[in-house]
Amino acid sequence: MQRRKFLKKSSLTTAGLLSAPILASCKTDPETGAAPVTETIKPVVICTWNFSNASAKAWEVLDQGGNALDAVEEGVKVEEADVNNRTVGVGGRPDREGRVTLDACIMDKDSNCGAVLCMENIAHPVSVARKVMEETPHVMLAGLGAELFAYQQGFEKTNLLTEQSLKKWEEWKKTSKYETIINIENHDTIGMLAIDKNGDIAGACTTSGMGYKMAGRVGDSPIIGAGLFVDNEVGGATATGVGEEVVRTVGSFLIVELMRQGKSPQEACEEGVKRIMKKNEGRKDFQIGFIAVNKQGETGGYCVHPGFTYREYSPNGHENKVVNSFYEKKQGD
Ligand code: SD4
Repeated sequence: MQRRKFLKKSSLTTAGLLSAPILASCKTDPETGAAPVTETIKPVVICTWNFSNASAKAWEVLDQGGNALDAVEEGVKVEEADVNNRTVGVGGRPDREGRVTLDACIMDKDSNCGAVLCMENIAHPVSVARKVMEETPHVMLAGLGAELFAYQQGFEKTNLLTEQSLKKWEEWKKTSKYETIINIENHDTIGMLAIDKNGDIAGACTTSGMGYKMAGRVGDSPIIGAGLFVDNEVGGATATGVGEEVVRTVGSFLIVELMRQGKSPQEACEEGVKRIMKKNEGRKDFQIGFIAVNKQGETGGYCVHPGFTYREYSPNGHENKVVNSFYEKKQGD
């Protein structure tokens, strides 16, 4: 039903972009060792959690023939602008000093990338990250430097701390207890990956980080290779959850490399989580969720605890995918 509705709504027939899965070469790349490409589904967009508005926006860009880079930027901007999302952009939870500091990165098909870390007062860190990528010789700008660069690029100063976030922070200050509550937790980062009609892949990741984090703390989300990685020959991966654990295994890079070695996105995400859990034997107090897409448009996801989902749009429809987890398998498996 949902699928039928989707097919009707999208401009499949008019644009002619989303026709049948497209056949490509069947050989392993002799230079890169990339897995054989048999069939390509495109366009495709996936994002962490059930961010339906963000993924719908990205899909709209792709459906109109736009490229993957524009799609992921436009897509995640929807969440950055949503004041009710208390983990991304405006309305994000502050650090323990009451400052909202944002992290974001973006990566394109040519392995160009840009990131901003711990940046205040700017509503769309992903767009600043893109400017870092396109307008500077650098990959990362942090703190005040990132903010000043944003102003030079024409971004406006914006108060990121909403009344609601301020009130919650004031309540939190009474106990100042820092703890992660699995899946409700202080995080809901959006990481997004897209393949456009040309088969090119791009990704973006944006967050306000862990709520009530130490001032200056940066997680995995703006770190290329950790919170996000794209290799246009192979695929892309992105992460959500406790960033420290993702950084320690360079999670997204690892997943892309596992796909290069022939693992499916699903297998690669599972292996990524298992590597983390091997270093954290018996620990149950944190969540990590990975999602990945390969060059063929296949997708996968895996997490530590049940409850993590990802949203997918493809010519087959759109769906919120509940993924298997390390501590408990999905029902029916
Ligand atoms: C971080 N990975 O700052 C981010 C937080 C997150 O969902 O994913 N929230 O560690």
